[in-house]
Amino acid sequence: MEKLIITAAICGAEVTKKQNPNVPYTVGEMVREAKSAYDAGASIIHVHVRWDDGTPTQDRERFREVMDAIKAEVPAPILIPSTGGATGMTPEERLQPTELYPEMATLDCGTCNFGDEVFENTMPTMRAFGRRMIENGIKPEYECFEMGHLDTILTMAKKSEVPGAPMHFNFVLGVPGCTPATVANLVWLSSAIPAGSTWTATGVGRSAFTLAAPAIVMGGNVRVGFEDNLYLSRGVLAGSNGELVEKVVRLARELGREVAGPDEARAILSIRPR
Ligand code: KMH
Ligand code: ZN
Repeated sequence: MEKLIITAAICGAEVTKKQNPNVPYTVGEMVREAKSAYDAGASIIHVHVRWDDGTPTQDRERFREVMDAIKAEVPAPILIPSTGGATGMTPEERLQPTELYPEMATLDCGTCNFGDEVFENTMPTMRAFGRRMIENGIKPEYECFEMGHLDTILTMAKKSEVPGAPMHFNFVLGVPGCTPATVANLVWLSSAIPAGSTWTATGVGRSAFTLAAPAIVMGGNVRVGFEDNLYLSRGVLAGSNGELVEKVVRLARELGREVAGPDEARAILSIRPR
C-alpha cells in the first residue's frame, strides 16, 4: 500500500472564530496554521482565504499573498487552492486562484445542498473550470459531495472536458444535506473510480476520524482541518490544525500505515514538478 497522504484544510469559507478561536483569517494566522499542519505530518494544505475580518474571498491577490507567505515559511507542501469558495460566489470569482498556476486546485463535481444553502456547480461552470485547468496545467482534486457527482465527473473526463487519468478524488461526506459519512458510502465511491486513480476521504464534523480510520486501512488518503472539523474529540476544541493532523498520524501508526512527505505525495499523485 502507498504511504498515506494527509491533507489539512486549514480554514474553509464557513467556519468562524466564534466557533473556534483558532480558525485563521489573517495572513499570519494562515501561515501559523499551515506550519502546524505541516509539522504534524500534512503534505497538502487546502487553501481558502479570508479578509482580515473573516469574510471569505476568492480574490487572486489575497490568494497570492497567503500562498506566498505559506511557501516562505514552509516551502514543501502541495498547496491546493479552492475554486469552490463560498456558496453564492460567481464562477468568475471562484476561478481566480487558477490564474496563479498552482500545482493542484479543487474542482467541485456538481450542485448540492450545503446546509441551508445551495452550492451551485452547473455543467457549463464545471466545463469552464475543466478547460481552465487543462489550459493552465493544473491537476484537479475532484470534490464529490454526492454519489452522483462521481458519475458526472467521470463522464466529463471521458469527453475530455476536464483533465483525465490519473484522476484524484476527494469524497467529502457528511455535509448537512449531502451524502452521509458512512463506511458503506466510502466503499461504494472508492470502488467506482478508474484503476490508477487516487482518493481522499473527508468526514465532516463528528465523522472526521470514523471516516479517517477506514480510509487508512482501505488504501485511501485523509483530509482533516478546521474547514471540516473544529473538535479533536467530543466537546474538545482543537487548538490547531496540527492537533487534528497529529490524531490522523497516530491512527495511521496504530494501523500500520506510513505517512507520506510532500515529494512522496507528489509522486503518488503523479504531479509534474513545475
Ligand atoms: N465552501 C464550500 C461551499 C472547495 O473548496 O472546492 C465549497 C468548498 C469546496 O469548500
Ligand atoms: Zn474547500
